[in-house]
Amino acid sequence: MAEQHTILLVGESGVGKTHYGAQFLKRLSVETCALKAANAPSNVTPFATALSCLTEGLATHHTPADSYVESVWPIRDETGRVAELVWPDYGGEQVRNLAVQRQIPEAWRERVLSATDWVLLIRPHSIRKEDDLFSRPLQKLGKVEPQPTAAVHSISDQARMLELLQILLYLGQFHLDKPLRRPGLTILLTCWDEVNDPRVPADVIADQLPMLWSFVHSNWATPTVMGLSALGRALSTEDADVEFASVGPEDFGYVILPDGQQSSDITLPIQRLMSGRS
Ligand SMILES: Nc1nc2c(ncn2[C@@H]2O[C@H](COP(=O)(O)OP(=O)(O)O)[C@@H](O)[C@H]2O)c(=O)[nH]1
Ligand SMILES: [Mg+2]
Repeated sequence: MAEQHTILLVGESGVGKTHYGAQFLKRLSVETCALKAANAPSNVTPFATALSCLTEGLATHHTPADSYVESVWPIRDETGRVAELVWPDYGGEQVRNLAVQRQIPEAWRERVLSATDWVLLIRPHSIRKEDDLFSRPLQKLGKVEPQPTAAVHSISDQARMLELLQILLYLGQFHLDKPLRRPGLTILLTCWDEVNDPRVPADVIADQLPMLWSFVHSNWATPTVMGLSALGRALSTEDADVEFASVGPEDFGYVILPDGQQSSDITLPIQRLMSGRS
């Protein structure tokens, strides 16, 4: 029997974890996705709150946890495989601080060690880039070769994310002498509706975060990159989106699969991971 997957969803504050979780819960409850809830999830309050806002066409306010809390969802796929989805909430800006201060909560260490898969959420639109379209030669558009890096004066967003991965790898004492299979790595490029790029997600990350991508690519055997738009559009916390509310949150949101195909089933990144398909 295949090993049960324990999937850890990691991402800095503001990348869209809570809204993704809320939409994921909604899909599970209306059963319009490839996965099913296997048991009652724990600690769903922040996601349920976000979902009740979405039902009214509103985004939810950011409510950072004071301490480490995690929400664990047992799920099952169509073939009967079960997995646990772990949504850690680190308290405020902990993930960001982690790479700077290098302090790791004990509960998190255990999670890192026991996870079979990591899902790293990155929001490309909110990343400060050292180099952009205006400073980059046009003929490079569409090519995926790593950019020569400009001089960096403080730790860049890209370097901080790379550092985060390195800390997690160190914590789990994973050896990098050969490409990693466990933990598997899936990168979700979130708020894809903001990205405005016709390329496949792996090409977008290679182009926008070349240093991070080359680290990932050289250390993981089969890293997967997908695009995710949990909401399908931007929502405000004050002005309700009437269309979103009347059609219903379950009809919004999509993923972009590695080959560029779009699907409205936002649980697919997890389903594919469970089936061992990268
Ligand atoms: N445009 C767009 N915005 C999103 C999407 N998902 C979340 N957001 C916004 O991103 C911000 C951060 O989301 P949140 O789920 O609180 O992030 P978390 O801190 O990682 O839990 C909020 O302002 C959301 O409205 C999306 O799919 N598209
Ligand atoms: Mg959150």
